[in-house]
Amino acid sequence: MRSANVVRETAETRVQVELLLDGVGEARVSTPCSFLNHLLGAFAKHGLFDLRVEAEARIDPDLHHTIEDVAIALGQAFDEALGDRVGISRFGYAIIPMDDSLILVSVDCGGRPYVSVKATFSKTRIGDFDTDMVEHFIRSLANSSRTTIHVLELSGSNDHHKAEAIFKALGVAMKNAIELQPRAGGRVPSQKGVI
Ligand SMILES: [Mn+2]
Repeated sequence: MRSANVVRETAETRVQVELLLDGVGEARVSTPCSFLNHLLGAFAKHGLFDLRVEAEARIDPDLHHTIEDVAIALGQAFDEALGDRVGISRFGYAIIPMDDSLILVSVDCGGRPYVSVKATFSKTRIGDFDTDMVEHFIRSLANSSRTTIHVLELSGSNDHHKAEAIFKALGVAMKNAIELQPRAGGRVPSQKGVI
């Protein structure tokens, strides 16, 4: 079973993440940020991950640290669940529409964190979520999961649709990248022989 259970506790927040990579897309996400709950539900649904997130804000008036710490814990859970990464596809991408919005996400689960987010938002907030936290979430996730993540907005006008399409595309891209390739015969997908 490729799974992990991560608890991250600081003075600011307490976060618990349970992740099953080869799941069916069932999410139980409970954080104080309702739009983050919405985004992570979409991520898990379309990534076919079984995901449970419990987050509590202790000292975090704008939920910045809560969103960041959820991303860090989720990334740690991916890193732990992937283990030595033997037999995975390693690369995955998706181009996902949501009405007006069209978003490309391409990932490399090759052990090296890198982030490029080229997407713009017209508003500073979507509900209880600051739009600059989209990039911050992805950066934190990439660092702690040791993943390269490129996000490119191909078109779009509605901020809610853009953010949701980014998380759906991220889910699908991650699903494809972590898929096991039987033909790889238990090999690590790197010429170095190690990730
Ligand atoms: Mn929505």
